[in-house]
Amino acid sequence: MERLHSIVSCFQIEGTPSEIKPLGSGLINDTYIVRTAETAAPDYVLQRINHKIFTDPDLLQHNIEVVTDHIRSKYEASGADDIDRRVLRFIPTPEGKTYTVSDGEYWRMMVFIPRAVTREEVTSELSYDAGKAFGRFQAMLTDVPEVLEESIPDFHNMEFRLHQLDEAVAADPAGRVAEVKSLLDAIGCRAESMCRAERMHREGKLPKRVCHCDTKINNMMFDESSDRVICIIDLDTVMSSFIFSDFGDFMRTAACTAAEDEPDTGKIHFNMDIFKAFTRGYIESAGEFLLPVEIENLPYAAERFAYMQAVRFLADYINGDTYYKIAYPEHNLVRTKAQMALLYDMEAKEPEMKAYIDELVAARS
Ligand code: GN1
Ligand code: MG
Repeated sequence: MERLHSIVSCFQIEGTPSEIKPLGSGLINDTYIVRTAETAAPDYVLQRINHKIFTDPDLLQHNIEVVTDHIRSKYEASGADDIDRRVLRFIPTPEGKTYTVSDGEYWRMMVFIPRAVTREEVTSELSYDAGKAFGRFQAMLTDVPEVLEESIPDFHNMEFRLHQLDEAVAADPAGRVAEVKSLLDAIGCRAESMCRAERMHREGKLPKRVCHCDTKINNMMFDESSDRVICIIDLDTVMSSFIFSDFGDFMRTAACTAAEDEPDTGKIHFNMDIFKAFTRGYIESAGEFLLPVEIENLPYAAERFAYMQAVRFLADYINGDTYYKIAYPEHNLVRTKAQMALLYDMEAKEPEMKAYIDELVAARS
């Protein structure tokens, strides 16, 4: 605790820290709440950045600063109240940085958002709100005055993920390739179609925009009393990407009827109610800036992320489980099969997804 207090003292906070306790259940960063003695001073969140995954904390914090400053200035211009509950505020050090290095570890602090809660379960109502909130987040960032670099290079680059899988197969370090032949075939025959975003981008038809790139339901704070989304959090992966990243990863995680490692694939379905609610909210707030090619490809965005995750899990399985934490030896294989099952159901429901999107678009014009 003494160590944590000394790290806190590197930041220019208001008030006197009275208590520091672990907060939340994040798997990547270590997070603490820092209570202050004075009622007038805010409480804070202290976080150790996992710099094994985020190898360039300077770039990471730069992206976060650009995004939060931009959103804050929009709220200020619109006269919004309670801005520190709507957008994260990072605390500077005396040198003007939003992180500090101590014993080779990277730390940052932000204002704790009071009277807000996170959710783990998704309902249609929450899904509509989430769609609106992520669409609004992207909309506010369409005019960020610089191109954000990728805090994890090639994070959502499908060609790169397939290349990693090819390399794993060629090396076969754990001798697992033979047993996954049919999965590799199912992945291989979809590869070209799944890389269409990268192709369209090269042809100048599809832009990259500032995206969140980790659109899980638990990366939003809900106001305690209204139960509405108040703030988007966990900005570690904000970077330039196709809007498909934000749409697709929410569909993959929230519109699936089972956990991402469900062993019984019979339980895995794509939940159309969650899809519809999110899409309705998303188009309401992002419809103004989205290009037709982005809207038309939303069903592809959903499929792309189930598929990309299958590719990543399978590559990790073949590599002998070096990236994702596993609870048992076949875990990454089970995860791969679960993602493929979700993909197959999405493919079956693609006409229904398209029809619904057409309806929404027609209603707007
Ligand atoms: C990782 O650790 P978590 O769940 O926030 C991964 C995501 C994957 C996800 C799959 C930095 O996120 O891209 O979609 O696992 N994050 C990173 O469960 O690789
Ligand atoms: Mg998270």
